Amino acid sequence: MIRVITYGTFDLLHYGHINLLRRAKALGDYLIVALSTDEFNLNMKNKRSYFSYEERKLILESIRYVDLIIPEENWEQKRTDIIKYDVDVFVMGDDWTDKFDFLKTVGKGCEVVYLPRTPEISTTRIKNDIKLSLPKS
Ligand code: C2G
Repeated sequence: MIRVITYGTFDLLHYGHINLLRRAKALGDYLIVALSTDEFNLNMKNKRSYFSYEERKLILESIRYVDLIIPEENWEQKRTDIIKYDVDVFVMGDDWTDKFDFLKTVGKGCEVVYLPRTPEISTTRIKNDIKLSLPKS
């Protein structure tokens, strides 16, 4: 069984996230999502998500591509996660290209895949458009 992992905040879940999750799952049989905790977002990513960790987890659990959700609490846990969950493929959007190549040599060896981001959509854009009460163009 090919086990895939990806990391993120996944706030205000949108079709860009879904495209990522769908393609990540297609790379294997089992997809683990390491979901950024509220503390990690606030203290390390300088992000304040609209939905709490529990709310974002509840939403992600309803996505057919997701098999397991674990908390992402720090930048350093990726190595231990890959070993602990026997991960074969590590996936991120290509805004992270090159940042995690060091994971290729972790454990039994892990494939690192950067997938093209879905253009135009982001949680930040959604927040801004709503603030300006702009219709989705
Ligand atoms: N994404 C995408 N297309 C978009 C928006 C997001 O493919 N239009 C991808 C991102 O590249 C990322 C995933 O969806 O792989 C989750 O996005 P975020 O929640 O913004 O995650 P991020 O803040 O990048 O956190 O340790 C890694 C970090 O936790 C990643």
